[in-house]
Amino acid sequence: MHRSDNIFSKPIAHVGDFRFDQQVVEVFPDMIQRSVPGYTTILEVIGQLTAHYHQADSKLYDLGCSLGAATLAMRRNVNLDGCEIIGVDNSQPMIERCRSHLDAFRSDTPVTLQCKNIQDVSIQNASVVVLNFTLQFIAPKERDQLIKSIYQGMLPGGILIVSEKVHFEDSDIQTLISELHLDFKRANGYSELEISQKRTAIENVLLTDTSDQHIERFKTAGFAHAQTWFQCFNFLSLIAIKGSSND
Ligand code: GEK
Repeated sequence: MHRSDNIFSKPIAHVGDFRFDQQVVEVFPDMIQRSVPGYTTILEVIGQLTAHYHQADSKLYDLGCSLGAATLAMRRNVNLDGCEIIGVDNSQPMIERCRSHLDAFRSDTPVTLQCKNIQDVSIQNASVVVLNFTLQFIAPKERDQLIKSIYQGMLPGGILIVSEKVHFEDSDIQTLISELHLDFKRANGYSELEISQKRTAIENVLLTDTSDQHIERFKTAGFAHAQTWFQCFNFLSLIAIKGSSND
């Protein structure tokens, strides 16, 4: 049974930058479920897209894997020979707990976990790459290079799945949609104090792009196709597909 997230429920004298430490690991499944609208649907569809796009003798990457929710969704849907899943996260407590989550289920598909910066991973022979709410934690000026190097390590016909919190150019829309998201958090039991202390902790750490910036970045990197497939409020999931030789 996972513990419920009450990290920001009491007044904190100085709210520091948010970190994926042991305290967060303990409550992470509850935190992400109550904060990210559509999280369960996105995981299910990551599984579905894996079933469609994984290729025999290829690698599948879950970059910023946390406790392995997307890794598990991928692993359940791999049915071709010679596949390996690589999960990467730079939080040691996340990686340790991720290993025990993965070991709780039996599978013939090997999973390698690496505790490192996803910017230091050399992507190779990849049919499926997932960044499920991770790109938003990379310094904005370094995002183009990361997506480019992922593209270069992907096989023709491979798919990149990127889920992100976004912002909107239109300030009225931004205000309205942020409010809808806050209502979602209130409905999930977060108090005004929790919401505002979490916002202070995360505002220098989670930096959003617009959906157009994401699509533009995929196109510039070389992806033949790019599309948002899911949106709920300010949370999106996008896909980008590397052209096959006939495209
Ligand atoms: C899920 N994908 O449940 N290198 C490696 N890991 C990083 C880096 C980095 N530079 N920056 C952040 N992380 C998961 C959820 S959570 C999303 C992903 C959220 C890691 C960080 O340690 C954390 O585990 C993860 O990215 C982001 O499907 O909490 O909003």
